[in-house]
Parts: sequence; C-alpha cells; structure tokens
Amino acid sequence: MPLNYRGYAIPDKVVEIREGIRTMKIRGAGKIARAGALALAEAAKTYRGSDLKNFLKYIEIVAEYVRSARPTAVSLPNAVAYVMNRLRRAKFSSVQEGIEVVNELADEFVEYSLNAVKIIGDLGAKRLVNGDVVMTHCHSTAAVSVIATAHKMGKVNIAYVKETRPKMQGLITAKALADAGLDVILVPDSSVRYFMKKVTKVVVGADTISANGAVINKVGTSMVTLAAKEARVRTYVAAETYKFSPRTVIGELVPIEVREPTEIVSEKWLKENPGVKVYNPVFDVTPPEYIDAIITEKGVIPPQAAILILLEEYGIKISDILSGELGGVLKDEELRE
Ligand code: RUB
Repeated sequence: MPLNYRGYAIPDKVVEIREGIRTMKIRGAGKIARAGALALAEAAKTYRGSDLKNFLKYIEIVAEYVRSARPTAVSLPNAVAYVMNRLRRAKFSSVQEGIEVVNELADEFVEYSLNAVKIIGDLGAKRLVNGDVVMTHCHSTAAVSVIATAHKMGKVNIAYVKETRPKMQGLITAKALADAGLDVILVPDSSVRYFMKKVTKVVVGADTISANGAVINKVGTSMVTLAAKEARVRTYVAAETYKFSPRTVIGELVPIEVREPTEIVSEKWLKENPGVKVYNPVFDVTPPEYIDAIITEKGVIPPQAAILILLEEYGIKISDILSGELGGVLKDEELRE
C-alpha cells in the first residue's frame, strides 16, 4: 500500500528517498538537496493520469512531503523551490510535458550543484597556501573539495579531521582525504584546542547560512572556529549558494535539529539511569565574526555579504523586505495552500 499524504499516494521510491534523508542514509546538505530534487522527478515519472491541474497539485503535495524530511539544512527546501518555482512559471499543456519539465529541472539542479562543488574546490584551494595544515569538522563534500583540490595543487598535505560525535561523520572525511592522498590525523572532538596550534587553516561546510552571515553547520563547528580565532587561524566556510536561507532575511530563525538520545547512549543505559536526561542537538550556529570568508560557486565573500547572495539569488528586493512583501523563493510558501 503506497503512503497516503494529504489525499495523494506517494510513490515508494519517493518515500524511500525521504526516509533516507530523515534517517541520514543520505546526508550532508548538498546530497540532501540533490536527493530532494530527484525525488520530485521520481514522483512526476510515476504519475498516472491526464488531468494537468491534478498533476500540479500532486507535485505540490510531494514537494511539501519531501521538503520536511529534515529541518536544518535549507539546501533541501531551496532545491525543492528551485524545481517548483520554475515549474509554476513554465508553459506546458499536458501532463506528459509537465513530467518532462520536472525531470529536466531536477537534472538541471543536480548538474548545477555538482558543478558548484567543483568550482568551490577551485576557488577555495586558491585561498590556501603552500604548507597549510588544515582542520575540518564533520563531513562536508564542499570542504573536502577545497582540501583535496589544494592537495592536488601541492599546497596542503596534512589534515586534522575531527571525529564528529555522535554520528562520526569525521570518519567519512578521513577516508575521503586519505584516498585523495593527504596525511590524515583523526582526532577526538574534545582535542580541538590541543591540536589547533598545529593548524594553519580551518575549512568547514555549511547546512544553512543566514542573512547576517552566521553559519549553521554540524554541532561543534562553532567550537572549532572559537579555538581557531583564539589561535589566529583563519576559518573558511565552503558552501553553495543554495545553502543561503531566504527566510532569514525577514528575521526567521534557523531550526536546529534535535535527534534521538540513543545516538549518544544506549537504550539500556537510558533505562538504567532514569534520572539522566540526554539532549542531542546536531547543529550549532557560528557567528559571522568567527568566519573569515565564505567560498561559494559565485565567488569568495566575507560573511557580512551573505545578504548580497540572497538578494541576487532569490530576487529579493530591499523594497519588498521593507514593505513586508517578499517575492522570489518565498512564493513557494504562499502557493502551498
Ligand atoms: C552534515 C554537515 C555538513 C554540511 C555540509 O551534517 O554538517 O558539514 O551538511 O555538507 P549531517 P556538504 O551529517 O547531519 O547531514 O558540503 O556535503 O553539503
């Protein structure tokens, strides 16, 4: 029996993708975004019927279903909005054509995204210098792209990789960088200040960047940047422009995902210690003052220029902000009902 969501049957493949994101089989803001866009294409492909209005309503419902898989990375709603906003503006007169449009848009987003990661690698590597020793946190494809490219250029040979509890995504990074040929030192999260004296650059990724340039990334990122600032080590954030959050322009806060206590301690331990509460927030906020530059595919910007990316990417006009009327990507929300 396919899942019923708001009166529409959601194809198994789409449910599988959303579950993959929710349970972190698919993880990392870029991968989540690409999976979200492809889920819409998957939904379109399996649509049976010839009523165009119903098809569009169905895709809207699927978009809402997919978008809510995980709360923090804005790349997911932005990827969905990329497809949906263009679909709404596209001219077509049959369901078949509509399916093709959704497919093309999803593919276009994926191609854009993969290319962006490559460009970020090139631009970021230019910011690193010969002999730099890098520290990174969690697993960010964009950050790995910068470090691996800099290694290829002969600039960086050593990377300190934090294990990133509780889900240990640092191990994925450690393997990726070792495979790229770097000397990798995997270190416990709590040792960040101990090792910072050996480090000359911090490179991390981002799940969401707010209009004021604050970076929301895997919990522990803000601690690395704090230690880096103390040691006068530069911090670079590698992030595609679809990780900038349009809603923060109007002061909306970025929700921080809180996951199960069992990611930290076992069910058994919890039962044996009923007096202990476990809290597991999985992202934190690094203020702009702790970031030297954000490397995007459009160029390298100071965090304070995040608003410029948002204005350009989402067509948000200052007058719209001041009058409380936002266009661009926020249309997505307006048209939902
Ligand atoms: C992953 C994480 C990554 C960003 C950027 O968290 O915080 O640094 O998502 O990754 P999680 P990328 O493992 O909880 O998804 O550069 O690959 O988009």
